[in-house]
Amino acid sequence: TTIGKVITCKAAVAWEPKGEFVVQDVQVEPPHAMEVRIKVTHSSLCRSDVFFWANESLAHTFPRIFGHEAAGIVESVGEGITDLRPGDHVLPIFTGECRECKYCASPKTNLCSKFGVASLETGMKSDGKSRFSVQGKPISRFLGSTFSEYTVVEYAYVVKINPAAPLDKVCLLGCGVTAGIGAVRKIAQMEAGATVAVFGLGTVGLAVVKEAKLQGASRIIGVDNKASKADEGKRFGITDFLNPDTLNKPVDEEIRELTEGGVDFAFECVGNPNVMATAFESCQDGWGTTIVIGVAGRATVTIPTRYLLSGRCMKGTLYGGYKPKTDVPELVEQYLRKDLDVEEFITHNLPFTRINEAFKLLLAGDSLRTVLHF
Ligand code: CXF
Ligand code: ZN
Repeated sequence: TTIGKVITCKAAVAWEPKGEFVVQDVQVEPPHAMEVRIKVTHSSLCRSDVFFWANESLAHTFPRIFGHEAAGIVESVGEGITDLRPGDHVLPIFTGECRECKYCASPKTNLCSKFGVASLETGMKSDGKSRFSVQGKPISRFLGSTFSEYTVVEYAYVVKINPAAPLDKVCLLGCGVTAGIGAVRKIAQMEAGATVAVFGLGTVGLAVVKEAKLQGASRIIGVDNKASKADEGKRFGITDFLNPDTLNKPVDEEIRELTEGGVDFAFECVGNPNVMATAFESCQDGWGTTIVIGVAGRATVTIPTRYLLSGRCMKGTLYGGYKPKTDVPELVEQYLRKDLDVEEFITHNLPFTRINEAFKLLLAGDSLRTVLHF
């Protein structure tokens, strides 16, 4: 047994921003109190991994182990953990749920004041130290640090799921697909017949498209500047495709014309403040709602206040508004009942050791999700 011992295993270490991932031996400490060590079985790649990996201003956080959309099996648990045990099938989620704080007590949010999104943290909450090292040199963590055969995370980020669920599929529920589905189901709560614009047709945007179609949207306008997204978007349910680069007028103007005044809902799935403002401009006066899902760091959005006075609104959401421990096991059940589907988003499967190829595919926009198999 490995319980209580340091494990030496393979991890993909990024040594510098934009640097190749080196799949190499790392040492993973046993979990401390209230921490869980997980044997990662599958991890997919998300744009947020790319965002933080490519950010030169975060050079001080390197070397770093990225990855956060994953599934695995509990190897061992630290002191004080009573609801998880070795062998449990789990999803490590990038945002936590302590079940005790003011946010966790509220049905209005999935934030958690104790274990929120800690993308800038390089170590554990308790002592600020990473549980990863290479020959004694510490390696920073990033969210769940799932580009590693073993990882350690605090209990609040670990969701136990039905062991009948195929881990190579439900790993996708750990981030992007869930964010898109929840934005439609929980945040927009649209009526059948609604008109929708979706900016950015990556995994999150296409999850929004698919779910909006299921909710009976009458028109779903997909916006992307990659031409190949027209056909891909149609497979997921867009009724119209607009490429802002090839239009002879601003895309928001075109959307307002197509919909006689603007869409009921605009979803921003890019992470660009200008696109967020354009989404807002594309909405109907009176009730048009812009839902921001894209991650843009500390950027600021500028929007005309007169449109707020005319009833438009802009809201944001993290992880589709789902609370990890409360809601995700049920999403897995929905997957098992075929009420929710993730397969369509998996465009590639690769062995973990080929992570650099997976990154290139994502950077080029040539993949939706690549699932890495450990
Ligand atoms: C993001 C949300 C913003 C911080 C980093 C993680 N979520 C997932 O991709
Ligand atoms: Zn993500």
